[in-house]
Amino acid sequence: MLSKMRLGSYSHNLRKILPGIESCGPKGSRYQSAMAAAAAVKEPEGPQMVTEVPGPRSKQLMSELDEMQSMKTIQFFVDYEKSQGNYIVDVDGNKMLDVFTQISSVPLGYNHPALLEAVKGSAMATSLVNRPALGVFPGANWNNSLRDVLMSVAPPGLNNIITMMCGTCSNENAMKLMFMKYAEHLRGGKEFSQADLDSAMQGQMPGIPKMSILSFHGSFHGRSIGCLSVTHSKAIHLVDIPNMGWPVSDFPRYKYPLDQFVRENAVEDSRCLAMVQDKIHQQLKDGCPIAGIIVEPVQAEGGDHHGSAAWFMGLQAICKKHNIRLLIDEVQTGGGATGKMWMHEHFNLPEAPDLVTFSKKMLSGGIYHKEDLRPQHGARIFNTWVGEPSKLIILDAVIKTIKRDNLLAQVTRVGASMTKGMNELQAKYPNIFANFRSLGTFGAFDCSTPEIRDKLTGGMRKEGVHLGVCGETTVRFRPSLTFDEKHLEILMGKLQTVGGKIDS
Ligand code: PSZ
Repeated sequence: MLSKMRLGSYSHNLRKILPGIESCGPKGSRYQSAMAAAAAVKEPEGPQMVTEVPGPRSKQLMSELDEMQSMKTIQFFVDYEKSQGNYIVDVDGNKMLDVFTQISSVPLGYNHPALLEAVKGSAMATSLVNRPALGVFPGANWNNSLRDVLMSVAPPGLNNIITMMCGTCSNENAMKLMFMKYAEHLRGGKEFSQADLDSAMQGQMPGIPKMSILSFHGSFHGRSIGCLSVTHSKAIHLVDIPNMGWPVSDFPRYKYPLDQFVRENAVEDSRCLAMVQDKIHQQLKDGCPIAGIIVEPVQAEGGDHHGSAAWFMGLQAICKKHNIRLLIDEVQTGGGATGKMWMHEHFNLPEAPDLVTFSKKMLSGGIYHKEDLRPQHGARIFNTWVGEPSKLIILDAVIKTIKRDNLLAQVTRVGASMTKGMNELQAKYPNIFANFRSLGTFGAFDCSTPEIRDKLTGGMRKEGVHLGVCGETTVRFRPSLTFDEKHLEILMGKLQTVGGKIDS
């Protein structure tokens, strides 16, 4: 059992290793502006648990829902009026520190005052009750909204955008753009012929050419039938659904800590890059060339596997050499949690990736892309709504708050403290905490077995900390951008308590 003394000394140690903590509060400190903004968010002091989770009210709602819908994944029902800031409050009144944030999709926490303010007034009401089919009848302010909101945070070098509803449909359509571009190349840049159009209607070549998208073992890009052909994280996602059978290559698997395995990890990058080259040659030989590569900056659902800057630079160089488009799926990594708006900005690529997809913290989906991928004909990338203007009203306030409160700098600062805290825990309890990797507050560690992982997250839930998992043995941190030192102290203290108990 973990004694009070050990906990106390941990808290003391944490103050030593998290130098920001004490200077957080006092007036005049360098964190004052962030604190002033945070003060407006009425958060609980800390977690407060009154029942087990799911509690009786959640269980009752789960059984009522079950009469209409089989949704076996529900963890608990939420009181979204009472949830505040970094605390999610369930229908039984349990207040939990939320380090999972709706599968990494809440940018500023719950009921952020700036967002509540943004939805007051007639613009939101008009937007909500008059939903446009944006591809044919956009509203008068749509261009301004795109320019001032989504384009204001576009990845450097990408000046075209297509809005969508979710991450999956963004990836579906981004893959179509890559196919359309490669088909244009196969036709020598010419317009479709009548034979192309006629054969397309018959489902035959040349109108339906043989082409593929390369993806990676461990990837997750969505659950539509197309996206499942590039998704390889869990059998339960794939079983029973016909698949395109496209090529799949290895994504690097590093040894940690990175600074102790520099040589081995560089060899791993080279091995995986060589495999990509091989797949490209093999597909050409087999008459089903690769039109594009889809890749996550971190394979999130698959277990938070990071790729190095050298790996991504190598991948881009291979793509350029073979006239293959590079699509970086930033659905989970985008929106600021890595300390930059887009995680691939950390890789210092010589030029922008060809396409970047987003959703989650960006509140609705879309594709940023290069000029040369613009569809040459109407109605090729299209659906009824093609996006959701009301979400941009909220996203506008999110982006303004990120800037006003310097949240990317905060994420970087808190992320550095998180690394220090996790290094301490790893040194103390190596069976419970290993292989910590992160950028900003987007972090993860592995437990030695799935059972230990589940004990740890179960124990954390009882202590009022809501965590997410991925892969087989991985726990991931996905806090909102407003997660600061006081939240980190609670997270680290509880990990110490629960991890220490499991270890003893
Ligand atoms: O189980 C699921 O369906 C989950 S759990 C987490 C996700 C999906 N993440 C969504 C996701 C993603 O992480 C990446 C890297 N790409 C695409 C998607 C799909 O986005 P949505 O769910 O918005 O369609």
